[in-house]
Amino acid sequence: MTASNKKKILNDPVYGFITIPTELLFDLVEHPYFQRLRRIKQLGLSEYVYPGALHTRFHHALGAMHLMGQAMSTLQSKGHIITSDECEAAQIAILLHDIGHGPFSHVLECCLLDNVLHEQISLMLMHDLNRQFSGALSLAISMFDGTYHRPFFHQLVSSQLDMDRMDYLNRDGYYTGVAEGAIGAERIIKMLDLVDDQLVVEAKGILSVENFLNARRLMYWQVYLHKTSICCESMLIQILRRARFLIRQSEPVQAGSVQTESVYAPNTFRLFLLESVSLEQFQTNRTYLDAFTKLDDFDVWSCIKQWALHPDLILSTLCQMLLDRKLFKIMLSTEPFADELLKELEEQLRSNGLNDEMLSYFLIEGQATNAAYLPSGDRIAIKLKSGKVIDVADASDLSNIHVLTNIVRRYYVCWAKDLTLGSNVA
Ligand code: DTP
Repeated sequence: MTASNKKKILNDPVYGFITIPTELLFDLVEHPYFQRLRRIKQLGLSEYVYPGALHTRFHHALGAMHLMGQAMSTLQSKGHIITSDECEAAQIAILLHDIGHGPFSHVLECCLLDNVLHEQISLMLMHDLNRQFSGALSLAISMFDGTYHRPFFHQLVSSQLDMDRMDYLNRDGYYTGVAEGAIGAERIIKMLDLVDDQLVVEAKGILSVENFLNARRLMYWQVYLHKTSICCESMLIQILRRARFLIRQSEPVQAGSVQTESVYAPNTFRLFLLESVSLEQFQTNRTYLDAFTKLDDFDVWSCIKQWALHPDLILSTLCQMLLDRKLFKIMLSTEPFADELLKELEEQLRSNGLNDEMLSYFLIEGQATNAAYLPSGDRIAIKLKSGKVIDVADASDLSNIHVLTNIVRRYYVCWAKDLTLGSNVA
């Protein structure tokens, strides 16, 4: 492709048009590591609650790159010197920030990997791309990992008011149809400024920042941690737990292990089911990173369809239930559930014929937490007219600002209320 063909304008339902401004950015978008994001949904199984939520990490990464371009222009227009290399690097850093997400984004991070965060995989993949592009990503990597000497670049990529959050709130609000997600990102970006190369928001932008924090709180409880989504995610996690158990038993890894019917999974996925892969394994054995870059939601769905026919009743029942959206019942509470209630649910399931092993898959307890703004973390700084810079929590006269800084915890229990085991198997 000639250089002139590498400047692309894409249609985007949220922002209208998105320009891919440089050849390098274009080549990164074209790269198979980035194209894989087309096959990873942004909101995992939230589409079971909000049918429009079919957008992917690909859409989000492009949107965040677009907002980063706007942030660069705003800061330059206020007299801050930002070179074209820095602009490009900042856009690369945000374009690639989620490249390390695996299938179903957050849902599987917890059960396929051993304490490895997607940010750590993103960094490994950026280093890999840097080798492939002869060092052209070095500046972007230093912005992403926070080692670049101008801190505001890292703050725009990863902080409590970054281009990631600005795009995903807008975008998730748009695709779910939950109007409260719309945060007026363009206005907030216009209010951005720098003091000593640290990101600040001008005082007249404070209402927009409050609106942003409120929107984030609302989107968490109304979308990301919606009770039905929690239920779907728990079911998916139980499916993987069971598949992993069966695969480990059927593989001749341990002498004397019980042999069971083999469980289908492509080799790239099987690797992650056989063991919880650690950061050290990723760093020392290239096989894991290579396999990870081939893995997406489609692999997991095709396995679920196959596993719905597996002779193991626990696996097949869970898979068929998820495929048909026959979901567990769920209860939420601000307090831990009483033992008596859990015993009652257990008895209910036992009377439907479930034994101890089955109970551990069909009766699940857990908790979800969120805080819209954590003053203990990196702060959102407001620049007052006097030039003084203070935390948004101190600048706001919003009476409910403390609500936004609280860590809210919800306990949940979900269970297969009307399950008759085997009824799904022909
Ligand atoms: P943050 O910056 O908010 O801490 P992050 O993990 O760094 O988040 P990501 O872009 O990786 O940023 O994740 C946020 C996106 O994932 C956003 O679109 C909301 C979505 N999301 C988060 N948790 C869930 C969930 N449990 N189910 C569905 N979607 C989720």
